[in-house]
Amino acid sequence: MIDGQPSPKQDSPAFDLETYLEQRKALVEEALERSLLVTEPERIYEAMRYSLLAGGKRLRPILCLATCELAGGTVEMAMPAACALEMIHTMSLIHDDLPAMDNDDYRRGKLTNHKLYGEDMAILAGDGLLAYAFESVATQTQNVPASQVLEVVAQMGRAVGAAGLVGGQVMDLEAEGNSETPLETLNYIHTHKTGTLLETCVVSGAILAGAADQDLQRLSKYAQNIGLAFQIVDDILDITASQEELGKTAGKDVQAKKSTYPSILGLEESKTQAKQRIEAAVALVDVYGEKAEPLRAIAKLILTRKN
Ligand code: GRG
Repeated sequence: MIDGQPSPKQDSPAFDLETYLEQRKALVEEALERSLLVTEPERIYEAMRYSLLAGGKRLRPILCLATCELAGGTVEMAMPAACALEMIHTMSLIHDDLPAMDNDDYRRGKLTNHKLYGEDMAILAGDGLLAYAFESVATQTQNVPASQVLEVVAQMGRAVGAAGLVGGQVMDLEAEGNSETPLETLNYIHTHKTGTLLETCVVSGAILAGAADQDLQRLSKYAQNIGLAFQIVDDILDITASQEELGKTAGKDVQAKKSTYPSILGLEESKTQAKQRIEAAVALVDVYGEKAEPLRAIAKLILTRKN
């Protein structure tokens, strides 16, 4: 069990999430930049780098680093896994934006991969990133027992396959055009498309640090709660935020006649449900005291994010 420390007292300096995220993001950007250099054939490496280095909040790698540190590990131990998880996330965005899927022209405030490189290259850029994610976590992780690296590789495989992202995407495609999709199916889509990868980020960091099963289970529950809240907020932002704020086309869910939290429960109830999930997540990591400040702060940020 990870030792907790008492919660911060009134006079202890407040945790500065903005600075924390800025510093972590800079470390991740630097590692991603170094992780994928352009070699032959240049066009595919350029397409892979275009999307990988296009910005984004880097929430997934930051979560992975945070739980590794929470469980007594270091940033260095988790960085290859953190980068691999961002590669997987990026490939899922590239494929999601394809005409055969969500058909979007903008992502992260820039043209989507296929708009710039063509559909053929965008499919291959996604494939290249997915394969490289597994190669890099397996070959670049240092100072971690091989059994723990293997467990992370297995977790990542489970997260991206038909039991995770792929399965969620299939259900999402099947639900398109059906504004009567029940909440149960919507929850399946959200937890598989979005929640599973976030959970893998949280759990992978802790596995690399050698966390006990009991902590892994607690952190999994934390992740499931922030995962669903993240996607409820995504549904809300789709109807409340502008294209400039989102960096991608707004109002896509209504356009595709998709069921969403706001369309089923209304805007206010959706906000309440997201808030309840975040409160549950925060309560779950209370036991870790000050060490869990980053996880608590990230959970709260998910609720208030604007993109
Ligand atoms: C994984 C093999 C494999 C295939 C992909 C296309 C697909 C199958 C799945 C779709 C997954 C998807 C796009 C889910 C949506 C997740 C989501 C809410 C993304 C936005 O995440 P943010 O806001 O984005 O963290 P940034 O740009 O900040 O990283």
